[in-house]
Amino acid sequence: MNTKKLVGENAVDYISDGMIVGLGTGSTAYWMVVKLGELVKKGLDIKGVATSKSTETLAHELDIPLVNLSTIEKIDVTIDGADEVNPELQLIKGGGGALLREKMVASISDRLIIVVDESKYVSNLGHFPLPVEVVPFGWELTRKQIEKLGCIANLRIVDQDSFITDNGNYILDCYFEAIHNTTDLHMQLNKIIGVVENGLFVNMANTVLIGLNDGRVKTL
Ligand code: ABF
Repeated sequence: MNTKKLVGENAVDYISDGMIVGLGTGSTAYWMVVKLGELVKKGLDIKGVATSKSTETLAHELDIPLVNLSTIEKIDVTIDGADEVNPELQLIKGGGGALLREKMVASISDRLIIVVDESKYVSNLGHFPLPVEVVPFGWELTRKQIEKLGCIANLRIVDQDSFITDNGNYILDCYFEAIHNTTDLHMQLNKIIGVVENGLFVNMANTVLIGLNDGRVKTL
């Protein structure tokens, strides 16, 4: 059972004619975008806002019309993936490296719908390392400041090189033993000079759809 496909495709039921839709990033949101492309071909009239360069490319391939974030004031619904979700609908995102654009898009969305498979639903956040986007200038200093909050922060490396975000920044993957006070940690991280944004999404998700291994979709 491809639970990512199941839940991603299911989420398009929340999209209707005339909407501006935030298009998430990652292998679960991918299935939502592909399904949306089919509906657009059949005449559904929507405009998308991409959360990453990769999603932008995919939307172009599928002929989904896009608008630039700077030209709109609000988005009707955004559908995106996550790395972890807890029962309070707090999230860790950024495993795919697109957390800043994802958070900007989510921040002006009337409704944020998260699509995950059941492995992502956890009682406490923090088993998955928290991604923090930092500017490359002086990043080692920024890392020291972040580690004072009680974690080990590893520079993300891909193919033996520093991973570079769509915004030209680095990602530090931060290993906390567990994250208990998400609101405090979110604020403390973003106060550190050199931090651009962190992957905690607190009080942002309205709905979480979980693709279950038995073929059902659970709605939180
Ligand atoms: C994006 O893609 C991210 O915020 C998250 O890191 C990742 C989810 O991974 P996937 O859907 O590929 O498992 O939504």
